[in-house]
Amino acid sequence: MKKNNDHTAISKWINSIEKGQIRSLSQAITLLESTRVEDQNRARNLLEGALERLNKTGPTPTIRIGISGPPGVGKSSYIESLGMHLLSIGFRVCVLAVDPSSRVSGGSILGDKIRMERLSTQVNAFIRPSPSQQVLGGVTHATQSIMSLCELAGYTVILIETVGIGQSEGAVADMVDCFVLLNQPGSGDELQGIKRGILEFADILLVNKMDGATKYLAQQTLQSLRSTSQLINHSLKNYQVPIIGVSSIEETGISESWQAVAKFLEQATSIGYFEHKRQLQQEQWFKKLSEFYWLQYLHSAKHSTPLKNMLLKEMQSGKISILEAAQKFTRSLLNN
Ligand SMILES: Nc1nc2c(ncn2[C@@H]2O[C@H](COP(=O)(O)OP(=O)(O)OP(=O)(O)O)[C@@H](O)[C@H]2O)c(=O)[nH]1
Ligand SMILES: [Mg+2]
Repeated sequence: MKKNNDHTAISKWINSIEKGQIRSLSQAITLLESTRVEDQNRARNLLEGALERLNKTGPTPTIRIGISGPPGVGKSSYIESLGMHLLSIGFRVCVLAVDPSSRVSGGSILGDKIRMERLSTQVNAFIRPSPSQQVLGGVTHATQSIMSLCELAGYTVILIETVGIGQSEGAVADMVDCFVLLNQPGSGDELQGIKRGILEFADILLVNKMDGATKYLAQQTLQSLRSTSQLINHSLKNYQVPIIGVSSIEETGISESWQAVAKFLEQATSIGYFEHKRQLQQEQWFKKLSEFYWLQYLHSAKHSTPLKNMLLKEMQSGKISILEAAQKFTRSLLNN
């Protein structure tokens, strides 16, 4: 009986998400972000119901864009300007934040900084700050699930803000259709630094703060990036990564940057690269979920406590190494 009640409640919940009710969507996201074991079944039922509904409505038209760059480069400001532009041309915009640094700093990208004041008051925009709980690697296992809920709620563009500080970009790049990298006005030397790691993920390169006191430096940076653009080896054949100057504050270059995104998506779709990326997104999602379930199993496997205690004792008395202990423990769980 209780199960049936739950089923009906979840079905109603999904209905109101589909109708675009923000409160229902927010509550659903909170449930998906929950790391409490007792929430997992409901979260799963909700997500499965939502995915079923999405499948019925056919391939989703929602575009997923990752926006990355170093702290303070203007990601939130750019998202606000781009978001307003997208609303003006008829999109419904959802903003999500993935904060790889919050595990260390306990902070949140949107928490106490720019709150996207204009965008957040628009009826066709939904902004969800970074959750406080994060999983290893910084990208939450829930982000993919949340994107699906936002699709169900009728958002046609999802913008994901993430700080570009290293390893997390690859994971975020695999979750989106287009990855936009913002650069600071700065010296050529700094650019060399950026190039090594993260440039390879970028589908679009922007230089922000092309205004006021930083305009000249930004222009130099733009030129310097353009002069090295042949070094960028994009995995989409014959695709030249566009390098565009923008001012998120003065709102210049914003619509040009969106045209670049649209053009990239068009080109990517025409040769099947878009589909390929969507498959990568599914793989990434599968991997993140498996890791999540595995960690949950690891922490909740009560039957393994005696073995764990024994191994800890052996380790502490120097009988076995810490590596051996951890390996033995993991293997024993796998065999159960
Ligand atoms: N002059 C100028 N300042 C800008 C521009 N965009 C952002 N800023 C300023 O740069 C600072 C950081 O902007 P944010 O949008 O918070 O940058 P962010 O990359 O989201 O920062 P984190 O989320 O902390 O990594 C703020 O003081 C903004 O006002 C721009 O186009 N021109
Ligand atoms: Mg920000």
